[in-house]
Amino acid sequence: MDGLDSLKSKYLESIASAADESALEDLRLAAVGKKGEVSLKMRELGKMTPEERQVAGPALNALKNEINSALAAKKEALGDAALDERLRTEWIDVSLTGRPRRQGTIHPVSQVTEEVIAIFADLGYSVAEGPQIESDYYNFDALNLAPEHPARQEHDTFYMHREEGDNRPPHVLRTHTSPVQIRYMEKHGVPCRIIAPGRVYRADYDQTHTPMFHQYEGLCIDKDVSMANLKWTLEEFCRAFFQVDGIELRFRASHFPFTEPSAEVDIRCSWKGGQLKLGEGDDWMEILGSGMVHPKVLQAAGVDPDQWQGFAFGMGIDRIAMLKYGMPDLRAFFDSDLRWLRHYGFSALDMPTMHGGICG
Ligand code: 2U9
Repeated sequence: MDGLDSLKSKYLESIASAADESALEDLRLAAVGKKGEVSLKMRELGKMTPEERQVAGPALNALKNEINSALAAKKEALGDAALDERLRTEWIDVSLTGRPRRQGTIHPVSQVTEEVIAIFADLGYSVAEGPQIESDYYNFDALNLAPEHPARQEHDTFYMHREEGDNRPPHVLRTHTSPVQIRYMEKHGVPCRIIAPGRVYRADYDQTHTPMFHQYEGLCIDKDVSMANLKWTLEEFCRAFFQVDGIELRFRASHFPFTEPSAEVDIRCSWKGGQLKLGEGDDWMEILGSGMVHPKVLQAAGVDPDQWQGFAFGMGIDRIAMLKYGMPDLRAFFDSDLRWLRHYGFSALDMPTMHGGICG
């Protein structure tokens, strides 16, 4: 058969100089693929005389085998070269010491929550937690909020969606952590000293309000607990939290459905040069609400109000974080902006304590 020698030298040379696996595949198709030159020549065998076929057949098979072997050898060589190149470029020095990775920070809300918990732990309080989706009974009724109370309105409270005909009691995103304390008293009884920190939800959004914010409430129930104990507890907390010895609090009569009597609490401060200073000056700034737990609330929690009494208070965690650490806009707390988090975030090693607020 004519031309087999030139076909052989053409393909063996091209295979030897193929630059990569895709050039090699093109050559395979052109030579021994279905429509390749060697394959087309094999089809001609049918038209030959038996004598011609006896010579051409083995010659074509030998050529095909030689080309396939050359292809396989070159493929292996190219693979080895690619591996050598990767080993040359993609190496690591395993003897190097570890490089510190960029570290995350503790969010101010988490930091302040831990500080609050540490301060109250030293005063004998434990932490209570509960669901963020609450029945309207635990969120409102048990806390003596009348059915017509404005806080129950849809524009203040997020109600969970209910299908038509669903007669189950309405559920809400809790608007305060007070239900946690009702549940606690139901389960563990009294006396008790607890704080309930956590997320709460109200339909409000501006520079000082976000639809989700954090608060903590405190509850102290015993046989002989008075407003005087409340005042001492809050002063002690403020002194430890703000790390100012001369803290002064002012109690203003107020009204909450869940406490009677009720008081809003202001802290003495000054605004010299636009900078807030606590414990000095002639200004007062409201920081929390408080009061003696309403007898109806105790009753709802299964506690006999003729035998037990106590105080409760509530504070915005985000708000006291803003005051302590000078953060101007509440909305930035929840933007997940890494620059803000790196600026205001805390090291994981800052340990909150009663005496130092935070050490280190
Ligand atoms: C029970 C009984 C009474 C908790 C209280 C306040 C007053 C209060 C606000 C402060 C800022 C909420 O985060 S805030 O908007 N809270 O003014 N909270 S007394 O009273 C309770 C709690 C639980 C069983």
